[in-house]
Amino acid sequence: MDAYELLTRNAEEVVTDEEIRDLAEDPEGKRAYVGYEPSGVLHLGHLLTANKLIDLQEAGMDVVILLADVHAYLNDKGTFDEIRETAEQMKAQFLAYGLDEAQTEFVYGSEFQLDEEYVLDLHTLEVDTTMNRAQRAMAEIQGDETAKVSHLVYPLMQTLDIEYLDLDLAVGGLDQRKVHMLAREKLPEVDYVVRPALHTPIVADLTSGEGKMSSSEGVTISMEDSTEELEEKVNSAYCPPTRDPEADDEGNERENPVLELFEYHVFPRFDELVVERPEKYGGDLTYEDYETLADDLESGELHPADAKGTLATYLDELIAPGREKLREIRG
Ligand code: IYR
Repeated sequence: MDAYELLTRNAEEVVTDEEIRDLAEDPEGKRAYVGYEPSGVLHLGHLLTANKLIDLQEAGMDVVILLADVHAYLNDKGTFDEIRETAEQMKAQFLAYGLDEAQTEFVYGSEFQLDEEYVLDLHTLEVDTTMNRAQRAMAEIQGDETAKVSHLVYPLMQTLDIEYLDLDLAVGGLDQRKVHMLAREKLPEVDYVVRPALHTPIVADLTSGEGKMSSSEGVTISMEDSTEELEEKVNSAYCPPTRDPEADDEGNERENPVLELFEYHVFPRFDELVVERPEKYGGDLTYEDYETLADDLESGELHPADAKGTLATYLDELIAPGREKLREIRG
């Protein structure tokens, strides 16, 4: 796979394609980042962006993981001490998941976001940005209508992080796109250059196929799940035998989350997948790419129950090292 393909595979959006193409010309040693509000346990949402970071490392890029402790504090996620403790656990799980240690730098937001120069730049952006503009940028990260002042400062800081971490590329889920658009607009106003951004898709809720999978609502899979819990969750997932299911009775659009997990979580990490089946049901099936598996589900060659069983096995393999690490840390 060439560098451009590695950078963009499974990305829902690149901003802009031209800038990403330039970066793909010479990715060696260039710096990409994702920021995470620390939480103790990694779940599939974190792992989707981590997969992209692994792609970028394969293309030769260095990766910065911002442990966004100040952002988590602004978003009311606990005391500073609590947030830092969960950040340390997060770090260990990322490495266990397969990020390359030599190409990964972990940085706490508080290491640079409280410096005088950063804070003065932040105040400049506060002067230059309307409340409405900042609030719009935050809408998908913090949906609450009664936003606090902290929620307006948050996207402006995320904007400055791109400059202060000396990055060549910002990565995030599609829910970060409005902040990255704000950054593209605001960084030149304080005489900093614009960097490209790349957004990963948001996977649909596991049980309904509607909306987005998240840890706050509905079911997600995390490093805390035992093999049995994981199997149970996957077995109860919505999986019609098609990649384009119909909307539900109320007209809410649906996706096939089982296929999405194959596409965004499993295929990027395994060269070949084996669906184990008894001889009387046709014997084992082997897949090297997502499209063939999705076609087989649609044609009836692959039964949803077999697809789910296989999905659970591979997801379990992916989270096993992180689960082990978490047990070690917690003792
Ligand atoms: N807004 C992210 C956390 C975050 C991301 C980046 I990239 C930053 O520079 C700072 C914070 C979230 O929703 O988790």
